[in-house]
Amino acid sequence: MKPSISKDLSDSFILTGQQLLFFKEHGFIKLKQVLSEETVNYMNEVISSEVRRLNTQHLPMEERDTYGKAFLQIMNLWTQSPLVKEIVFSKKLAGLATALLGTRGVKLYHDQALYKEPGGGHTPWHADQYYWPLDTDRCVTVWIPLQATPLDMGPLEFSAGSQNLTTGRNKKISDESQALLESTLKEEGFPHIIEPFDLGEVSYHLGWLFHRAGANRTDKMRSVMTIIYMDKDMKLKSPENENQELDWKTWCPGAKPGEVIETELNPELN
Ligand SMILES: O=C(O)CCC(=O)C(=O)O
Repeated sequence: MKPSISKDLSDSFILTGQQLLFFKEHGFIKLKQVLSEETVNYMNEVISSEVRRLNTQHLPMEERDTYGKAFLQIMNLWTQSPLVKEIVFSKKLAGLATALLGTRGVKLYHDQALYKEPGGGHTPWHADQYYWPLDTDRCVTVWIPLQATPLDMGPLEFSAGSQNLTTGRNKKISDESQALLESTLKEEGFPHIIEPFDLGEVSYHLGWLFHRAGANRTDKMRSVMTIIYMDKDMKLKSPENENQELDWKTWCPGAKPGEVIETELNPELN
């Protein structure tokens, strides 16, 4: 990694009081110019090459279900590639997560690349924490597009302020979650934020914040890297559904319910 990229990934990015308040109130924030063009292009090169190497989804689009059409999903790339590890361990990105969560520090829950192919379908409304056996709401995802992402490529969309809504929290990503939340979020009056992302812009959203993405109507891949952080003092909770059971085994193997999560897969990042 070139020193300029390493510096860009480790420099502090200071948030204003207004930005911290925005996140607290709305459960998400979009931040421009977090990463330089050079850094994003490098990340795209390194991560896309791992996605090509590790992808196992080869079904034609028409034979996939809604989840399968939404994206290629490759998880915990940091364990597969030392180059990706340097990126995922970015102190700038982890520092932002810590500041937004208001915690003493963060640990990694897991990373994932989410590549929406040309012609790929929408990502249904959902809240990530349905999948996570985590004891509190102090967990957050940074969504990092690896190119400028216009509206017709399927940028991430947010239901601002929906992190406290309990309806729909028990739904996995599906046609059912999309139908229920499309109407509930409208009825509840949460603003639906749909905006493009500039190159270098990233977003952070809380685990319980409802979000979705549109289809990729372009002929280019919508390449995105995500990193999921949790409070460094996060405890494992007893799983409440089979997906949380699976997440426990996969992302925090050996952690015990009621105890702080401390496994080799969950390093402290700052
Ligand atoms: O990238 C997408 O289409 C969805 C991303 C998402 O749901 C997430 O990062 O939590």
